[in-house]
Amino acid sequence: MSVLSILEFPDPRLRTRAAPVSVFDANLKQFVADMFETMYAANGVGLAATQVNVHQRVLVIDMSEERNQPLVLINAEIVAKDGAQVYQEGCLSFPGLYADVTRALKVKVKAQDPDGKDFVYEAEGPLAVAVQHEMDHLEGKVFVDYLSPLKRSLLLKRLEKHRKQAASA
Ligand code: GNR
Ligand code: NI
Repeated sequence: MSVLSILEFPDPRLRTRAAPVSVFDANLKQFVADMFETMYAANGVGLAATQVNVHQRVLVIDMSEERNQPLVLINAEIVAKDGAQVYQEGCLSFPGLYADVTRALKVKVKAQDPDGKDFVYEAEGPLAVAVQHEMDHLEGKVFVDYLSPLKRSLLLKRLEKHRKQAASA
């Protein structure tokens, strides 16, 4: 297993659209294990393959306090969504940055597991936020894309400041 390095904004590779997974082999299972190791090491609740510069439709999530409820969605597609919620989001590709984003309250996704088996997964609340946030990464989309230009530029300036402080510490 290995901890992979996470791309940070404004890395243009974060804008890549991921391709569907077509080969469900031991390499894929190894990659999923590495994604979990990377996500847990970074104290994240989710991670999309895009963030580790692998442009295939793989995402992992674990919203549990105990870090023992791993969820893997491969080739996930939203088949239904309902309602709306505002949630303060963060992203491992934007260290130290948080902003309110409005998304669907509930999502129903069709996905495959690491063996290529189809399943349907329904999520609500914070878990539904994570599913939508990770699916966006696979489309090259990031949470600040939802903010108004004014709010986005304010936050990105703050991110720069945070980076400079981290670099001089
Ligand atoms: O660790 C993460 N926390 C988080 C908090 C609120 C909404 C979404 C997230 S996902 C994020 C990890 C990440 O960047 N995944 O792409
Ligand atoms: Ni993210």
